[in-house]
Amino acid sequence: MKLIYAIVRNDNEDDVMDALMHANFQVTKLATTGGFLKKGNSTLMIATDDERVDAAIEAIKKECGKRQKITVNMPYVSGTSMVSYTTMPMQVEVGGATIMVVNLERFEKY
Ligand code: 2BA
Repeated sequence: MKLIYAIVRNDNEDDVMDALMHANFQVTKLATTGGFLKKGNSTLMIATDDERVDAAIEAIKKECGKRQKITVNMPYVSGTSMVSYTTMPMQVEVGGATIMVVNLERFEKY
């Protein structure tokens, strides 16, 4: 068995979960926070048989769409001895999903 972690934007989480459930996957959603943007995202955990991993990933990709570039204002601390707190516009890619697949050594329900 495999455990799939899919980190998705909060905007996409309902559609992705519905699509996975519709395709008979069991899903657990964790409320998570990205380290870079420090914004909420959702991590879905899906334990499934090896041969169903690709189907799960296809369902995730279909609902999450493509990555797009957005401009965000990131905190910036100047290099001078005088600490000045300001922000700097920066382009980052968001959307899509970050997917990790790991071997699941044991899976039990009792
Ligand atoms: P965040 O860490 O908040 O990152 C949000 C987006 O900011 C990233 O989108 C990426 O486009 C950009 N970004 C992140 N670190 C950057 C850096 N040092 N310099 C420039 N741009 C940077 P995604 O790559 O789609 O990642 C979305 C979320 O997925 C991340 O949110 C994080 O929560 C998670 N993630 C991505 N890669 C990961 C990894 N290798 N391990 C664990 N979590 C990961």
